[in-house]
Amino acid sequence: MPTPSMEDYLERIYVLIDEKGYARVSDIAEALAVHPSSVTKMVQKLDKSKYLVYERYRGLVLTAKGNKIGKRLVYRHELLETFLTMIGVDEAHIYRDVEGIEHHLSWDAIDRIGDVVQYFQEDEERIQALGAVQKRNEETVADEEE
Ligand SMILES: [Mn+2]
Repeated sequence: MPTPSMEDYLERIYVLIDEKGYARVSDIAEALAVHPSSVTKMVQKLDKSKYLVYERYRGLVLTAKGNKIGKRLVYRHELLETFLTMIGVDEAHIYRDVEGIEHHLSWDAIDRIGDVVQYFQEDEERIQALGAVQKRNEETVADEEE
């Protein structure tokens, strides 16, 4: 199992390769706001764990194993964003919240959250009913503050 830090790198590398066709150390460093030497170190570690193949001049290529986990990590991130958006979390908090929780949930929990997202997406009235609960709660809080 990759560590949370390895997961962040694999997720970012997968997105870069998906969008640009390649992932350079400098691009990864910029995307994760870390020093290029940290990226090189981590990339070597990921190579050792068979998530990717790193060649100094040719760059890096995800192995089948790295590609599979990278895809799942990106799915997990996107699912959690969808979930938080759906339940009405302010957009300004979503990215940080997802980055904060994504490494700490089991895949079981991720799948169950997927069920909840599906449950709401299958019927617009369910989203509206949730919205009504939130509105009621906000009004209660506003009343208490008066
Ligand atoms: Mn993420």
